[in-house]
Amino acid sequence: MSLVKLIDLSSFSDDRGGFVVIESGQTISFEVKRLYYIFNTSGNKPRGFHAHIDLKQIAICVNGSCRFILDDGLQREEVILNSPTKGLMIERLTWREMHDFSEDCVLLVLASSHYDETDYIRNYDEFLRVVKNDAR
Ligand code: T46
Repeated sequence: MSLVKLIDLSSFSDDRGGFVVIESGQTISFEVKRLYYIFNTSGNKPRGFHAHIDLKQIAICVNGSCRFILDDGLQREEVILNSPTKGLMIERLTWREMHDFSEDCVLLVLASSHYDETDYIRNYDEFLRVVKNDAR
């Protein structure tokens, strides 16, 4: 099964411009507790390089583009996000890296929990150990 799950967001764009709506629990399977966005990025400064124990997220490139790498410990896939009407679902226990940010990139992320540094796994070998022992 592919790690790359792109969600088509409801778009009501017309001659006045673009319009996208996202409803917690409907468009998105989880309740959104937090959102953040990344901007003023630099193409040669990748981000991420971690996984989350429990957190689920949806990433939307609302402007510009960037390349995501997703890795569940068994397979590694990549996808370019370049559309404000597509959301990338990032499941728990998925290693993620973000590369090749365009200068105008604005990456919006919707998250299932409040910020918790103890939910991060920032070491890849530790990530593989946790995946191997995960009972869920
Ligand atoms: C993820 C990818 C897609 C906070 O104080 N609160 C927050 O909610 C977040 C997300 C971060 N921070 C602080 C922690 C760091 O000092 O903001 C700083 C930047 O966070 P980080 O270095 O983790 O950023 P990225 O771009 O590497 O990763 C972020 C998210 O942390 C992560 O959950 O999946 O974006």
